[in-house]
Amino acid sequence: MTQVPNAENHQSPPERLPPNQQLLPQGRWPVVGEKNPGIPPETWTIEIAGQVQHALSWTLDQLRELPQSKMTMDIHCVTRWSRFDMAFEGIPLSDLLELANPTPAAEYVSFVAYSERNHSTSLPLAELKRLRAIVAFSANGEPLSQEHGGPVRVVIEGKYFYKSLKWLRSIQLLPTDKLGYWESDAGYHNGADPWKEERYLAPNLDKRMAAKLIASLDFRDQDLRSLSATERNLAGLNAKGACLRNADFTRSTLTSADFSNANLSNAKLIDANLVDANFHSADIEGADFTGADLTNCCFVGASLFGATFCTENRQSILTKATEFTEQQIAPLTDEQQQFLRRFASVEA
Ligand SMILES: Nc1nc2c(c(=O)[nH]1)N[C@H]1C(S)=C(S)[C@@H](COP(=O)(O)O)O[C@H]1N2
Ligand SMILES: [Mo]
Repeated sequence: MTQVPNAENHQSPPERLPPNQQLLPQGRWPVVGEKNPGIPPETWTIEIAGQVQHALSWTLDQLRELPQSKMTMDIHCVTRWSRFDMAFEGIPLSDLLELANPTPAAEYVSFVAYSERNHSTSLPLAELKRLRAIVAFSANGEPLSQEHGGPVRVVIEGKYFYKSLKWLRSIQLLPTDKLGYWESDAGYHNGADPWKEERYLAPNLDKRMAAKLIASLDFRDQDLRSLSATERNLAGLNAKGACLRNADFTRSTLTSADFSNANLSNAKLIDANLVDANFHSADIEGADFTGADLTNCCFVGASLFGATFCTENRQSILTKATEFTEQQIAPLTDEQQQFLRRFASVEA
């Protein structure tokens, strides 16, 4: 979330919040990824299949009749927000696995969603046996809303939330792994351990290639995930459309750099000189601008969730010259919106 100078709401025992995560204000739960399933739930069946002794399939009503229990879990999204003590109610995944009885060949579990893009995610069966996991119908006493995966989703404790599939269609036991949507197409780390910060994969960019690219000041449309470019002079950089997720530009000079349409989610721009830089329509979710100079920067159309715009001491680094739009800040929390209204300009 956009950090505000007032730290009160964000205090938590450090051992409970994984590194570089921020606690959401009370009651907040952002929607991430797909917003609705491809197929209306009225016609759904939910199955467990593949390497199992008993392949099983349920209508929603039948599934609801299995014994349910409650699991209270902390959730941690890769875009850096966390929420403690979510009380999910549903069927323990271990019960479904027991009913289906995996064969010795079963090594991985792929969860497949009712989803237009055939969304899926996977985990090793051995890991699932040691993590608490639930096929949930409700959260905090309320049925899950559609955008949060209702009527039924998976929630897995101890992994970034992208391992928790919304709109469950099929649980498939497989002899080999089948990488999920975020883990293959989008370069998310297949491990997804928030305590080890297994967020994104680094591409195979060798040191010489990286040095050459940095010297060229031309990053247009390139996949440079996790690039390390700290303490560099990159004035005038052209990074239009580049994928710079998790890249590190700490203390670099990026005056007049063009990051329009670039993906800078979770990038570090700590103490960077960004005078006259352009972030038009960039994805800066979770980007860290702590202490950066944002004089004359453009953020029009950028997606902002989780971006940090303050100093080490939580003083704002924004000025009234930085413009945001109402539409752009609408997804943020009230507190974050207040912060931007106070320290920057928000136009209709
Ligand atoms: N079917 C489906 N499941 C999904 C996703 C998605 O896009 N489609 N996004 C994942 C990601 S990245 C996160 S953080 C959580 C978000 O759940 P929420 O929208 O309820 O917060 O769902 C996960 N499960
Ligand atoms: Mo996520």
